[in-house]
Amino acid sequence: MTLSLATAGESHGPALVAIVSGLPAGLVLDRAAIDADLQRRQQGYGRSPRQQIETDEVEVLAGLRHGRTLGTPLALFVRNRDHRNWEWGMSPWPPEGEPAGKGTKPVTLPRPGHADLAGSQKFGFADVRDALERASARHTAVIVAAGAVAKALLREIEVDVEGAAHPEHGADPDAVDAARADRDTLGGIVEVTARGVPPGLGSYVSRETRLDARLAAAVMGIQAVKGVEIGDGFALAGLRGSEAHDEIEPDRRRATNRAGGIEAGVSNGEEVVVRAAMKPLPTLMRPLRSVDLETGEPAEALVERSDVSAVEALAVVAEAAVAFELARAAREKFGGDALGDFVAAWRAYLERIAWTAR
Ligand code: EPS
Repeated sequence: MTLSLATAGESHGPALVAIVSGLPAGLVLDRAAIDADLQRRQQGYGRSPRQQIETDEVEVLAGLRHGRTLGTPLALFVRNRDHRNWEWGMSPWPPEGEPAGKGTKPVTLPRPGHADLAGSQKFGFADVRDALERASARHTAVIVAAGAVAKALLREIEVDVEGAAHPEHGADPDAVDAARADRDTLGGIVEVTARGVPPGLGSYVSRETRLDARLAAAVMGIQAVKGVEIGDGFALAGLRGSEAHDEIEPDRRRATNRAGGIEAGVSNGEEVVVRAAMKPLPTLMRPLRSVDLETGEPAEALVERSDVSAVEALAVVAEAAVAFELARAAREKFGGDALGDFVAAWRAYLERIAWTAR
């Protein structure tokens, strides 16, 4: 038994969709809790005026009855309210009537750092919008919705996941104001901590089974992330072995947690700690050098509404991505078609290893 996630949706299209398969039946979902995470993702200092247009709310199209999962694929849906301004420009079918609203003119000025150029080359698009729409981090709204569902499942086995911007590298309001004044953008670092993860999730050797490899891929899979570390990560490279490893106490807990809760690809019962580095966002109000794809002449890159910083949003998205991956590893280990079977398998396992969740 495993969990899977498939998504669809363009930034200014009608909606974003996620299908989560592999949930047990009988899990109670709280609409307000999912919407609260969607709202957290929209906050944070430095977001674009787009966030005043959107009020993200989840709709459920399948897999749920009276607030309980049916053990069938769960279809989540988040509307793009901004689509009303792009009805002609982002119409899924050939648009009717005269061009009106946004997105009516082809974009030919790729932004360095966005999907614009590579995406247009890859798919053979003349209008860069055909590439940038799907690549947009708007997509992360449904990752957060799916993550909220994963967190509900994890709570049943007493696992709690929380993401936060790094206190020193999280794009504070003064830095955002200064960057905005300079018509520039900022990146930053976020940290996700998962408490209560039992020992034994994941496995050794292969990148499909190692928990560290899977978490790294899940977090690296989020827009604008350029680096991921587990525990003390890169800093461990500069230490001696005697300083780097976490000594084992008689109760099998660790004296320290430099490994970030994972050894040899397997969780060890300590907090799982994942950090991600976000690059500065690529849409600059003072554009970088580019080329006009229509004329081949040097040109300045596309300038359009964008965020100055989305680091606080990334903290919420990374939390969702880590939660989903941990839930997936837990589904593999504990299985069960009904929620009760899943929880019973978890309890029996904790008993076998004589482990109490802290
Ligand atoms: C994004 C560009 C901006 C961001 C967007 C991500 O979109 P817009 O051009 O519509 O202002 O606001 O993020 C979101 C819409 C969101 O909900 O997070 C990009 O190019 O990646």
